[in-house]
Amino acid sequence: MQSINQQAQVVVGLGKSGLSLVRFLARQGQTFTVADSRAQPPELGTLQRDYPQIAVHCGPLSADLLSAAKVLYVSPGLALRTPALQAAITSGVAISGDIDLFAQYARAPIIAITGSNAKSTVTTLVGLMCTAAGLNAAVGGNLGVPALDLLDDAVDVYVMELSSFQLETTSQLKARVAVCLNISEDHMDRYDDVQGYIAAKQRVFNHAQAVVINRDDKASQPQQAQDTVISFGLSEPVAGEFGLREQAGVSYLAYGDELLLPISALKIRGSHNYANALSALAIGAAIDLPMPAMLCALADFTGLEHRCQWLRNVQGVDWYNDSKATNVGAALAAIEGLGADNAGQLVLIAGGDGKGADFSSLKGPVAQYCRAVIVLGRDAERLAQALGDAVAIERVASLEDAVLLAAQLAQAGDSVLLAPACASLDMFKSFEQRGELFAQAVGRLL
Ligand code: UMA
Ligand code: ADP
Repeated sequence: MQSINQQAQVVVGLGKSGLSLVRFLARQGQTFTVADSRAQPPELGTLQRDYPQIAVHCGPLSADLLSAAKVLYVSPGLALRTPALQAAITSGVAISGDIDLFAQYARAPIIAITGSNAKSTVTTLVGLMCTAAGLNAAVGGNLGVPALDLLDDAVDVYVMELSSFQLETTSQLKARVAVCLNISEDHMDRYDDVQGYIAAKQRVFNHAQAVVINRDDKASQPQQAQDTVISFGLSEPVAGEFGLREQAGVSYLAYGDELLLPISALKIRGSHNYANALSALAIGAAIDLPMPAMLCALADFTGLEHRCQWLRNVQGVDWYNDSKATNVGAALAAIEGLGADNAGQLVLIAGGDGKGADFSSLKGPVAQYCRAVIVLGRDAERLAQALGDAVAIERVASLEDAVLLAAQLAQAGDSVLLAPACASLDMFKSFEQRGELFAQAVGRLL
């Protein structure tokens, strides 16, 4: 039997976040227990090897164990409505998470970046801008290295990508700069409605010293008035705002009246990426990064893998990997961005685990820009139904078949776009694996 004292703190979940919590709490010399609802959580082997003395409970979560605790550090993959967590919350147990602890122990300013899409792109870009300005920037969170593993007194600034799941368990964040880049429906299998999802995202603004807002996206903006606000958007900026400005037929990234960089100098394309560039500039400006360093980093940035990534041209057809388009908003940005730039039409490959999303907003842009849509995965039929008669729909059983069929359907001047609007987990280990297999299949085309 464990004593109540040993159970006072429980790390719930033993994936990457759980393991980072274990390392952190163990370094602090604290006593705690670990629980995970899976029989074989991913980091069980590491825990047993490195911390054999720490008690771990695998399998269905015990409401009794969790309710006897003082505080639970809950991993982002676990919904707070999980019955054993609900029982603990009802018994008055405090809920926290890795970001909460990170925020309490970080000595350098935190830039907190959330939103439905573009988080990884903007987080990476802001990190590069900080580095170009000579700062020792630690970049991670939902992207890459878990937050607690980044803690280091030598860091000048933390650039953190935060998910709605992480923000749900966070109440101690006091970001130097907070931003919610945009909102479109996502993770509807986890929230009762879109309002619940937005409320989780809004927690990024709690106690922030400065906020950056997207003036084109009301739902992403803080609901409470904030002291220091810098806005970005695709419209012409007034003084103190970032936006796009035309001069002599050339479109520029601009700050108020000041022309900063022609958009043709960017290596990332599409209007969604211009918004991303502007948001990164606004975030950098909020911590007084020098403009020349920011613009250098911006002009050098080639974008991240699996995000509207150009792969190759085969017989006059361009192939794009946007495997990270795991929700409808991201797929829409790719279809509209590439569709508007493309002389020919798009052949879209989509489908997977739709996470309960409503696909109907894809119908108009698909009708406008696509020659055909090839659907696959768990929600293929639901997606096909939502697209209706907008365009020719083809059904395939594998990504390999989708690539072969797309090669037959596309004509010279067209582009083939993998933008699934769905998570990958019904058929693949991750969006990265889906994107890599797609790129390999495209690489084999003659
Ligand atoms: N799980 C259980 N039982 C448990 C605990 C978890 O079944 O007791 C399942 C969850 O339902 C989930 C999976 O395990 O499907 C992973 O959950 P986790 O909380 O253990 O995940 P970690 O390995 O800690 O990874 C998390 C983030 N994952 C999620 O939020 C699902 C990672 O983001 C993040 O990089 C990592 O922490 C470090 O901070 C990934 C992600 O997909 C990239 N994030 C979502 C997204 O970007 O859309 C939010
Ligand atoms: P996140 O970390 O929020 O998932 P990423 O930078 O990884 O963001 O991009 C995720 C997906 O969103 C990719 O498919 C990408 O092409 C698309 N995307 C990038 N920027 C935007 C934007 N501003 N609006 C909508 N979609 C975007």
